[in-house]
Amino acid sequence: MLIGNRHITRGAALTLGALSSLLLFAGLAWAQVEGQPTPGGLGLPATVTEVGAETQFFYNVILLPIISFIGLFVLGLLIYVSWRFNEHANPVPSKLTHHTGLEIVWTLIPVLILVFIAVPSFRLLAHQVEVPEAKVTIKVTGNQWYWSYQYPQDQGGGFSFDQFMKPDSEIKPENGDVRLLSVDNEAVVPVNEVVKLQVVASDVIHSFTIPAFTVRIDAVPGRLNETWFKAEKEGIFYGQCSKICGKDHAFMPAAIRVVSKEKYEQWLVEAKKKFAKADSSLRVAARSDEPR
Ligand SMILES: [Cu+2]
Repeated sequence: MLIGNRHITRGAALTLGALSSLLLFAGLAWAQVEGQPTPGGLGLPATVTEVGAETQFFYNVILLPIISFIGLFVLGLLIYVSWRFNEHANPVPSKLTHHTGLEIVWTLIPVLILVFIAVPSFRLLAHQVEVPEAKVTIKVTGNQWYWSYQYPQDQGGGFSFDQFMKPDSEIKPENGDVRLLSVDNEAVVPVNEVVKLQVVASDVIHSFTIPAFTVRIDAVPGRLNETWFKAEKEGIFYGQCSKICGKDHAFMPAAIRVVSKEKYEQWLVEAKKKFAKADSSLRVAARSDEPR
């Protein structure tokens, strides 16, 4: 009877284990659209930068298997303990309270796991934080509730513009518009170039996030934060403000279009004309609420 029971428990634990790993690893093979969420998507969103690829590797190949193994191991222990040591199976409990060897093992193994994780983790962090020499610098300002972008003069810019979410009435899916993500003025950057972002806020704390570039940085009034990315693929990439910043927090998407170098130069010329008028008034407005 007991032997039979043990077989059922082991079988059930194995099936459960197999099912959960299947579910976890299904996420890795899931087809994802770059730059925006996918219905039914699992796992991290697709990325188009080197740091993004490293992040995916760190999460999918290092963290996820470790987490899955620990989760399944603890689940297995719990199932075993509740079967083997319940009142029925083990009527006289042991009086054992300390076991030096066991205590050393269950302290040392978690420490070793953390050290093993820390090495690639710090390497990735350093890669994200150290800004390489940049061809393009853009100043991004978070406002309630939209982003504004300034392209500096010495890099062929000298203009700035605001980026507002398109209302539902202006969304045209046939033109590639995405509800809650498409904007009136997309920011444009060249492909395969290092882009440095200087991020600040004019009112409350926001957070500038583009998952496909693995970019997420707080926009804080009075503090200029820096981050960078180098997109290796052309396309439109969306993100959303990631710090609760008030009533329309959910309605201030960020949209960056990555184009070829030629198209970027062309866009700079057009944007300079388009935003020239808006810029002069903006600069006055920006100066008055520039963080001190
Ligand atoms: Cu915000």
